Amino acid sequence: MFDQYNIELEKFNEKFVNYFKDKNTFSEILNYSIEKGKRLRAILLLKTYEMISKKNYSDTIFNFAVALELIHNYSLIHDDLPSMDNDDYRRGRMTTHKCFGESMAILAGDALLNYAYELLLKTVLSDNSENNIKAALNIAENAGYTGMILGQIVDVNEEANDIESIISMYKNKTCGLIVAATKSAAFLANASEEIINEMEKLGFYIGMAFQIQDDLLDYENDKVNDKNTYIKYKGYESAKEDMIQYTKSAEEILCKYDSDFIKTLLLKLINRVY
Ligand code: GRG
Repeated sequence: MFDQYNIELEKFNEKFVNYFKDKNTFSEILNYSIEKGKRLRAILLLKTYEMISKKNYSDTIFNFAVALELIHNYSLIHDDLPSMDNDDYRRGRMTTHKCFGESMAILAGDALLNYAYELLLKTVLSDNSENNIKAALNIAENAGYTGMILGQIVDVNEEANDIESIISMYKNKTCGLIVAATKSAAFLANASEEIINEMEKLGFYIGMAFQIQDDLLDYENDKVNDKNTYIKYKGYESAKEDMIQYTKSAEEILCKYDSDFIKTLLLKLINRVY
């Protein structure tokens, strides 16, 4: 990625790698499952918070980013399971169920999800400002059965058969946790209602650009499998144009802020080749 991102990534990973300290096999499974991610949602939450508040993030804000990253990692473990996407590889190595078996993978996902809420509750208990409670609730809603899980249900049941329902599925499945990052950061920064709404839109635009870029990269493979994607209903070139348009919409919001980091991150995401 870019230098500044690598610095943030290292800073985050200093506390996040080997996060589960108990010396037992299950903690090893948890630590294996959370290794090697880009930490996109966590870093987006931290940098959006800094962009709005113009302050460095505290341990409280860091805990929110960790909780969000744990939820993301649980969703990947479960998404890779044989009953879902049935993937053998993730982050360049074997998926959790391939390494440790399906039962342990289900339980590892459950444990990460539960621990995320444990952490959010502990954090909110030690600083129970209304903003913190709203931020925690926002993460729960975006990850839950009206957010990411709803998107996953539509995907698994192959219910999205036109462009409107594809957009709605992406809005929930992919954008859910990205909106959770930008919008909960706005709550944490005590932002105005206008900024909170703007951060919700920003997360949606970034999430859509990110997902359409993923479809563009997986185009050949998805075509063979007749997968329901944005490209299937809009065509390759038009999907590419829309991805650029979503990026521009995100940039229009970011222009109002001192936001070089997020602007560069966005450009890196849409120009990625894997
Ligand atoms: C199982 C409830 C449940 C939900 C799964 C997996 C998922 C929801 C959503 C991801 C949607 C998706 C396939 C998006 C495409 C982009 C992509 C490759 C997402 C993976 O996120 P990254 O790239 O992962 O941020 P890392 O490994 O960097 O953490």
